[in-house]
Amino acid sequence: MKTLKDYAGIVNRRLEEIPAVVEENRCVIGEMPWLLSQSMRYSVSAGGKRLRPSMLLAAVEMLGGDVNAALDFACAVEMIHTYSLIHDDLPGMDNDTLRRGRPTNHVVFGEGQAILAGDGLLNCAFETMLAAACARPERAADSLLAIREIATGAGVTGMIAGQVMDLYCEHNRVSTPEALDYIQYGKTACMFIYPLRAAARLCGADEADLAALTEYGRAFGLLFQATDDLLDVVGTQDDMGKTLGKDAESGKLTCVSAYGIDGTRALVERLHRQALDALGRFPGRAGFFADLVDSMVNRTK
Ligand code: GRG
Repeated sequence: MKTLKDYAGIVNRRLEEIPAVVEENRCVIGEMPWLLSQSMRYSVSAGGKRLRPSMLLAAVEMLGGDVNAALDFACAVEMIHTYSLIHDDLPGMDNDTLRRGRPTNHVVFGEGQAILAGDGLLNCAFETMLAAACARPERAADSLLAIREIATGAGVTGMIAGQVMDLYCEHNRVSTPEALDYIQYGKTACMFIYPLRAAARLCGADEADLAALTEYGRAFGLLFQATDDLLDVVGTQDDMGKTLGKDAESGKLTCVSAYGIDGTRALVERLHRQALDALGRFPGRAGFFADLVDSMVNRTK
C-alpha cells in the first residue's frame, strides 16, 4: 500500500514537468512572461503536504482506475489549492506574511503579481485537465464529469462561497454555528470532497461509491479544519509554516471560538468516527484513507 509520501512524490515529479509551472520564458509575445511562471512556481514548489492530489490518486487506485491517467487531474487540484492559499494570504483577505515556511507570494512579488499568479494557477489547472481529457478521447465523458466535480468544489457554491462567508462573518461579527458549518464546509471540506468525487468519476464508479467518498471527504475536511483551528492556538510556527494566533486576534469564527478547545477535540473525535464509518463501503481496500484520517487527529503540521 502506498503512503501519503509516495503519492506526494508522484505529484511533485509531475508538477515539475508541467510547462506553465517550470518554464522560464522571457517576455516574448505569445509566450508566458517569466515573472508569471516564476511567481506561480514560487508557491507551488514551496512544499505543502499534497493531501488533496494524493487523496485523488489513492481513491483512483482503490477503485481500480488508471493512476497515470489521473495524475494531471491531481496536479490540477494542487494548483487550485495553491492559488487559494496565495489569494487567502493577500492583504485584502487574511493579510499573512508567512506560508509553507516562506514569505507569502505578495510579500515577494507584490500584491498585483500575486493576484495574477493565483489567477494563472487556476487557469492552468483547467488547461491541464482539459489537455488530459483531450489525450484520452475514449474516456472523454468520465474526464468531463471529473472536471465538473473539481470546478464545483473550487467554485461559487464551494470553496469561494465558504471564503465569501468567512470574510462576511469576520467583518460583521457573525458567530452562529450555522455560519461556522457553512464556512468550513465550503472553504475546506469541498476541496477534499470534490477531488474524491472526481476520482470516482474518472473510474466510472457507481452512486454508492460516490456517496461514500463524499461522506469521507466531508468528515475528513471538517476534521482537518477543526485541527487547523486547534493548531492556530496550540501549534508551533515552525511546524505549521505560517503565522499562528491570528484567528483569535482577528476575531475569526473558528471551531475554537465556537466550541472551545475541549469542545473542538470532541468534535474531532466524532468526525474521525464518521470518516471511518464511510470507509465501510470499501472493505480491505481503504487502508490509506483509514491511516490518513487517524494521522490527522493528533497532527502537529
Ligand atoms: C477563492 C478568491 C479566493 C481565494 C481563495 C478559499 C480561499 C481563498 C482560501 C481558502 C484557503 C484556506 C486557508 C483554506 C483553509 C483550509 C486549509 C487549512 C488550508 C491549508 O491546507 P494544507 O494544510 O496546506 O493542506 P499545505 O500547505 O500543506 O498544502
